[in-house]
Amino acid sequence: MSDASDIRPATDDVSPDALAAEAAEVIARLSGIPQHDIALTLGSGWGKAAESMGEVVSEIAAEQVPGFRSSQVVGHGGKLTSIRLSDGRHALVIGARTHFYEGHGVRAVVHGVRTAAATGAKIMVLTNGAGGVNPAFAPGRPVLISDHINLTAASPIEGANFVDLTDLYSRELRELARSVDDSLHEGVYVQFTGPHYETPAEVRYAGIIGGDIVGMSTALEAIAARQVGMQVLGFSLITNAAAGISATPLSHEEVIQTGREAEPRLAALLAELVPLLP
Ligand code: 8IG
Repeated sequence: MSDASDIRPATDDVSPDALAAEAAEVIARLSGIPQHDIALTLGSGWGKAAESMGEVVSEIAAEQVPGFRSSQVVGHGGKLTSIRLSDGRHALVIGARTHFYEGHGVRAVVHGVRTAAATGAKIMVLTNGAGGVNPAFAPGRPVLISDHINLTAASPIEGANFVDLTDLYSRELRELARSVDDSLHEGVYVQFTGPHYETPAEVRYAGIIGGDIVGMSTALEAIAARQVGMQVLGFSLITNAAAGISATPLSHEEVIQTGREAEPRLAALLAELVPLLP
């Protein structure tokens, strides 16, 4: 399972919390920032937002941090960035997301979130690119995640630990986001495993069970963030109409292109919002 580029892959031989603590120590040492206050995972289209939020004080290659691996997906970054906000607080931007479909297990998927918590962050901002099921959600628009449906048949929580997921995506933080942009819609995110996109029938199903957005990340990460007591704020950039919602087939190039075009707007949104986070 491990490969040469990994210092320490997130696997069974070390506890998830111990590995996260080890990663946080390395981040503190390499960045010179002993504690971070807020953490963000930036998905497709959200990458530009990092520089807009404040002053970049450190960039660390993901491979240098225990448990992280560089992403193999085009359009996904591979570094951890420390940003100083104007009020002196620090945000940690995790540009190295491991997806469930990569096959490294759920521990690897949520290692970034656990590491963020171990660095001291109390708020986890999770962003992604996703498909729109709700026809009101046009490609190119960011949507606030109000709740999720986890269709991965997996959980990041191990053992008999019955974590409450009521109000998982903080109502307070969503209201704050809407105070910055009152045009933001809210929707229920449905996580499929991928890496294939859905069939049109699966997209209809996602809508019938209450979903507005389909994606391949975020739900498992949000659960892990809640387990460690972080507040969660989730955003999806709608990069494409989900399969069958529009007449044209999906392509990864379309997703990347829409993400690129939306970048300035998303960067402006996070630049305004993140300094307001409690
Ligand atoms: I970007 O249409 C992006 N990610 N499951 N479906 C799923 N994930 C996605 C999609 C999509 N678009």
